[in-house]
Amino acid sequence: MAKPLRIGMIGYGFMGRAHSNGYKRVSDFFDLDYTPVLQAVAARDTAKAQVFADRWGYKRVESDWRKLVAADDIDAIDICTPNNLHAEIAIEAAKHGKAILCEKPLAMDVAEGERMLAAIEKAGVPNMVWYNYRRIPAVTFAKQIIDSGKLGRIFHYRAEFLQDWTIAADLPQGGAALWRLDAKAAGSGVTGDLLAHCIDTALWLNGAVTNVTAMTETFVKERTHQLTGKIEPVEIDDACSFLCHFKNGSLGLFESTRYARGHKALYTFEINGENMSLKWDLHDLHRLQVFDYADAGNMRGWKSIHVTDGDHPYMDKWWVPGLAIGYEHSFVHQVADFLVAFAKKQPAHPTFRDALQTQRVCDAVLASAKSHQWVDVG
Ligand code: NAI
Ligand code: SOE
Repeated sequence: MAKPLRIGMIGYGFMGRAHSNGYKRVSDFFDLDYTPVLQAVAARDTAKAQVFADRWGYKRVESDWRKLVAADDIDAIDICTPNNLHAEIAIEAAKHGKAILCEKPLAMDVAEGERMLAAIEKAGVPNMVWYNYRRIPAVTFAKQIIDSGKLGRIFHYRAEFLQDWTIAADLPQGGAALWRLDAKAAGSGVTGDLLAHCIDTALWLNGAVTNVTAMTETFVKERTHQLTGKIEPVEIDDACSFLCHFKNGSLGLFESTRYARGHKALYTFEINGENMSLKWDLHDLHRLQVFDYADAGNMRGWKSIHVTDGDHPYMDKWWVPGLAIGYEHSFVHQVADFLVAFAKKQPAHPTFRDALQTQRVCDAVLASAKSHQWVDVG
């Protein structure tokens, strides 16, 4: 009989739903020693939180996250709030000895992330950051192929994350979902919101980044703030591109924008090795493109592997070969991996420490865009 892990959820927006779905489904598909229990949700608007709690099956509602992190009936705190609240909540939850699952990016900046890391490591609490794209089977499969050494020496890594939803100049900043345009709530723009995903995957697949040179642009300079009603300067980066060196000697090229008309969430990466290249695209997430130079010369070409077979990562837990899963399953997988690590008292990656390294790259990117210089990543 699996033991309960009682979840205290903070925030009931997009990620509040995605994670709740992960918690609810995981034990139906994975054999685990712990099973999540949707214990309580905290949000400032208790009426809305109650609607959320009723829909997803949370037992109770708290009006203040501080009460939730202190509550005796909670084992793990899940931080699904805008970025400016991650640190305060995580540090407080650590003091109360709770396991912490925090949304990305870890923090508003490196200094804040370091305080978070110190707090959770001092408390010795299990921790994880929701860089969920790692858990898409085709991406995990890419990791397995890279780790096998089949690619040989790596020359290039490139990634992009393109969206188009902030092009309208009359789109406000601040408040629900649009907090992403308000630097006070988000910390940065596409760098922390989108490139952070690309960087997390890149560090995982290709190792450390040593230095970066970047450029950013803010195309719409002023927007009405939803909460104040005033026109305020836009202080986030609308677009960001950067070049980098990886420790393994390869070159990196990254691009992200919310102004690529026609693209909703085009996250792609490609890695080119001496013997093999791999390519992945979120819009076709169950496929991994592979070019293998070891194939006979007249048979060489890109092949598209449908990563849905029983011997592909996670896929033995789902349907029969050939039947695809989707975006939401990455969260189910991340919950499963967290619970396995929790039971074994092992780190669940990406940990706060891993995510701080992503934060260091983000900060270096923003510093480079400002100074127009190459910046070393600490
Ligand atoms: P959202 O705007 O949909 O939801 C934010 C929630 O936080 C709302 O329920 C809001 O009421 C709540 N909130 C705000 N201030 C609060 C306070 N003081 N106390 C309690 N609750 C408060 O935002 P979304 O999209 O869910 O983003 C949340 C976090 O998840 C962000 O850090 C974001 O970067 C991250 N995210 C990660 C994704 C991924 O792919 N892993 C996808 C989308 C978001
Ligand atoms: C922004 O639109 C967003 O929801 C990000 O906040 C997420 O992290 C990304 O996964 C999808 O896009």
